[in-house]
Amino acid sequence: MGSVSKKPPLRNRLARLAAAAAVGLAAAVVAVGAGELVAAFTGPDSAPVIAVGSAAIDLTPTPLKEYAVRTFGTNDKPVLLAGIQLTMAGLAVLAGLLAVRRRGLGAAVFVLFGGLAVWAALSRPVAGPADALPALAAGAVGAAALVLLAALVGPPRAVAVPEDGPVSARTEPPSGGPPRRVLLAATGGTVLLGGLALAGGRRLSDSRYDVSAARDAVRLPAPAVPAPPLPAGVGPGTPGLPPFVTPNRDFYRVDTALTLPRIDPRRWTLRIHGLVDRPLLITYDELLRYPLEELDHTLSCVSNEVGGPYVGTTRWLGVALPALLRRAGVRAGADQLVGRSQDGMTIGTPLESVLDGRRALLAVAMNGEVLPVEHGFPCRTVVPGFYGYTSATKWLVDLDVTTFAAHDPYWVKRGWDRTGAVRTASRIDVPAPFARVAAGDVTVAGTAWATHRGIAAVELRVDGGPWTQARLATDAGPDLWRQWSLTWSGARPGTHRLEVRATDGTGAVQTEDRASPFPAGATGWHSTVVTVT
Ligand SMILES: Nc1nc2c(c(=O)[nH]1)N[C@H]1C(S)=C(S)[C@@H](COP(=O)(O)O)O[C@H]1N2
Ligand SMILES: [Mo]
Repeated sequence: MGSVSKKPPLRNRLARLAAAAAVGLAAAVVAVGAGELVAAFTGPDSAPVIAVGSAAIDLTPTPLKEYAVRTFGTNDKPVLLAGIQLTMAGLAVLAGLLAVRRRGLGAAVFVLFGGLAVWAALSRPVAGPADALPALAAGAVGAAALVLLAALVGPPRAVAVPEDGPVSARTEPPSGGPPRRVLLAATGGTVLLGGLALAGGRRLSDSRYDVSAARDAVRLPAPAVPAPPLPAGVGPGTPGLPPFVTPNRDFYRVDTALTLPRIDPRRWTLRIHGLVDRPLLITYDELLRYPLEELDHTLSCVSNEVGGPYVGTTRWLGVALPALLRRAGVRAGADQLVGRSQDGMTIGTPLESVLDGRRALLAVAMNGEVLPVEHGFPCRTVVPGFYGYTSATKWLVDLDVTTFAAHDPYWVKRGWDRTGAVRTASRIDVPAPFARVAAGDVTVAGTAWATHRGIAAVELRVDGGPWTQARLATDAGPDLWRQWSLTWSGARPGTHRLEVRATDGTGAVQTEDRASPFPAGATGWHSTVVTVT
């Protein structure tokens, strides 16, 4: 009699599954490598993983984004990228498993993901047609590599087992299909090639888009309007209290940029246009020839939770924005100033506020240093009194004098308050939350800000008792935060709750009502729990 066809033994099937998964992953590596290599010429934002990530950032519903910022803080971007890479790895394994059965089906996964990446790259606000190329290359190279490698895995092996034959007949794999070492070599070679393309593409991109030399070459003119020296005693100097002026390297960073815009100042221009009589186009050299002014100012983020860290104080240097707008001739009817960044972010500020006499700047430096790339080099806006999302466009390239009716900027489209005035906030920095302190006299200190209104008073209470006035450090002006301290005398052993509230320069006491950052900034009193021993 003949023989019955049996499924291959488990080891063989597992080996096939593993080979299929490895083939899928290898194809993904070479696809990503191809994408990076092409992106070295079309720009880092067009690299498929970055493009998909950027699109994901823009599409993420606000509550989810808030959750991500709360949970991962400034690590939200690495977490997002890791998530995308994991998803891609999963899809690659799936593609490999499909491809060993039906090549076309496996290749389709790459074509689909490539198509998604093309769409993502083209959906970027400043994308041109060339931005589709890295994803096209990635999809095509990935699909081709998958088809070629999957062929080496060969068809499923049906092992012929003679009906009453000896068991040993099963252990001999049937011939047909290339030997295993060919598959191994091809898969390993593909991964190596992909890795080389990836590393080479990144290096090429880094050198092509490096602006550090151009940035180092910038010579800042001396300010025509220097800031007065900070008064003595702006910080009580309590150990554990942040410095009054935040060093640049410690300044918080919040933006949607997965790759930092790297702008060569020699090619940078700022366009001021819209409802103006005389549109302006300003080069970087021209900008530096305007009288430069220094401004000490506290910038904060609307996403900062009560007691949170997204706030910092710096000495900005820049060109007076109101004077420049007047030079352009603002027309009647305009009520919004929209800044647009090189990466397509739009940020809208009430025009009336920009022109009401406050010290708004086109900033080129912070703390005596040319703007760091992550803080907006070569130029950003600063408008005291507003959260960053309505006032502080980094990598600024365009200022549109327009109306609120005509234009919803990026965050307003996503439901955030269109004004974005900074709410009164106060924070207990010392003792740190859950600190253990010795009984007796305990120093409590912190920071409070109500940018452009200033801080008139800070009060503290322990375990819901009466409010006590804190000692305010010297006032450096309404655009700056104010530090405070007080001695909590007779602290008894046990667990205690400290609460703080501030009064702004208009006399309004900070509200106790808890609000989340969305849509107009967090409110509520900061409290910490300390253990007295
Ligand atoms: N181009 C651009 N500018 C931007 C943003 C951004 O995402 N892109 N984020 C804004 C927000 S929400 C804040 S709080 C400030 C933060 O500035 P910093 O990162 O220099 O602290 O930048 C603002 N300017
Ligand atoms: Mo922000």
